[in-house]
Amino acid sequence: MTSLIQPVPPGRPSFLDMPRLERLDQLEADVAILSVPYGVPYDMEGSRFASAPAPWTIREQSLWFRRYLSHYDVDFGGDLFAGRDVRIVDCGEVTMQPGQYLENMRRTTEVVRAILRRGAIPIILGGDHAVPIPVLRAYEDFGPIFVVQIDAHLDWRDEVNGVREGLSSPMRRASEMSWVCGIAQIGLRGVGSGRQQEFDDARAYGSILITAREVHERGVMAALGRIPVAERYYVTFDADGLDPAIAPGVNAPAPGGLTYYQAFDLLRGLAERGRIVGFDFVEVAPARDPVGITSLHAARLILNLIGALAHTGQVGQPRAG
Ligand SMILES: [Mn+2]
Repeated sequence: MTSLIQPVPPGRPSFLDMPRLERLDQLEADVAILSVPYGVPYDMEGSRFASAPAPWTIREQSLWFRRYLSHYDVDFGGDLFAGRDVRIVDCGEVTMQPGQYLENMRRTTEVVRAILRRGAIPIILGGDHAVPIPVLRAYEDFGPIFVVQIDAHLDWRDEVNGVREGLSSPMRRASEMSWVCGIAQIGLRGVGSGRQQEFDDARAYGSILITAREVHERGVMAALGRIPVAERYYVTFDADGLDPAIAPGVNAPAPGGLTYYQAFDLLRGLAERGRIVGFDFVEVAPARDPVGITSLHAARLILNLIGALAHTGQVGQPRAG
C-alpha cells in the first residue's frame, strides 16, 4: 500500500526547517505541518489549482523567520514560544492521485485523523478553500469544535456544477457536521461571496457574521466578544481575509480586508478563550504573488498562532534551565 504522506523531499524546505516526518506512526510532536495542495475543481480551469504551489512558497518564506526564533519578538514582547520547547514536525503532503478527487479527500481525512490520534495539532497548508472540508471530517471523534473562518467570502454555496465539496462550500459543509457546534465568519465584505439565499441560510444556521467593516470600526476585541467561549476552536484562514495591499496573491482579491495586527490579535484572542485544535491557511495564489509577500504573511501568522498556543500553555514544555 502506498504511504498516506509524501515526506518533504531533499532540496525543498520544510516549514521553519523543522524535522521531516517519514512515517505517520512515528509522529511525536505538538504541531504537525501538513500540505494539502488539491481540492475538488469546478471546471477545467479550476483543475489547474492556482493555490497548489502555495504550501511550498509558504515553507520557503518561513525560512526567513527560522534564524530569528530565539531572538526577542517585539510582537510578543519577548520569546515567541514563551520560553517553551515546542516540537514542530513537517509531515510533508497528503499522497494524491490525478483525477481521484474524492479518494484524495478521503485520504486527507485519514491523515488528519492520524495526526489527531498522535496528539498533535494539525496546521494545514492549502490548497484552496475546499481543503478544510475533508480536514474537518477528521474531527468527528475529536469534537465538538467551534469553527472560526477568516475570509472575505461567505463560502456557503451548496454546489457548483454539481460539485458539493468545492472551494465555495466549506462553511455550508461544516454546518452539516454534527460535531461542529457553531461557526463564526470574520472579514466578510464586498460582492462575489454569495447570493441572498446563502446569507439567509448562514444566518438561519446561526453563523456569526462579522464584516471587515465591523472589525475596522469596532476593533478586534469587540469581534472576539461576539464569538462564544468554546472548549475547542478550529480556525480556517483564507488569505483573502487579509487586505490585498498586504496579501495580493490570492484567487479573489477584495478591497477592505484585515490588517496583519487585526489577524494576529484575532488568533491570539481566540487562543486565550479556548484551545485551538486545528488550523488551515488556504487560497494563496503564488503566481499572483511576485515578491512572496502573501506567503510571508501566511508564514508569519502561522508562527504567531504557534506562539499564541505556547503563550497560553497549549503546546510545549517549559525549557530546562
Ligand atoms: Mn474562502
